[in-house]
Amino acid sequence: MTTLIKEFVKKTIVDNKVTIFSKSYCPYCLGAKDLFDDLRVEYKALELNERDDGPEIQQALLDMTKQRTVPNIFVNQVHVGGSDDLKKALDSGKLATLLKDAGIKSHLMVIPPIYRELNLDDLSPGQLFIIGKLVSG
Ligand SMILES: N[C@@H](CCC(=O)N[C@@H](CS)C(=O)NCC(=O)O)C(=O)O
Repeated sequence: MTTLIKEFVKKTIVDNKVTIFSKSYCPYCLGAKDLFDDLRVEYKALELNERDDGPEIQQALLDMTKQRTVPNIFVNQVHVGGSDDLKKALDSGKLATLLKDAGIKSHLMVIPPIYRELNLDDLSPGQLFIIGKLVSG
């Protein structure tokens, strides 16, 4: 039974470029789904609280990822982690790279490391344009 559940979890992760193991009432899960919606990235969300096998899936995820909580997020079969990890991956550029490697077109640009320290609020529109040219070029 546990093996079957683990196989199901693995297949779901392989079949979907972005998988979010979620609970429909969980604010952190809503935040994660909102982020991917904002990025125009499609994802498969499994709402564990709405499934009979939800507790078993959560146990399988704990065994596989050492993470008990939801959201439990995978991008391109890479375990990103939970909501805090997703935010860190967004800030560090790791999420952009994972999405790019997966061939997913998103509204997220891979910012070259030298620009990551810049505070975009301090820049003028002209400077933003220059960054945009470099990133897309
Ligand atoms: N710091 C965690 C917060 C996640 C969290 O606390 N999720 C709650 C649901 S809102 C959870 O999974 N609780 C245990 C459970 O539902 O079994 C993260 O970054 O993802």
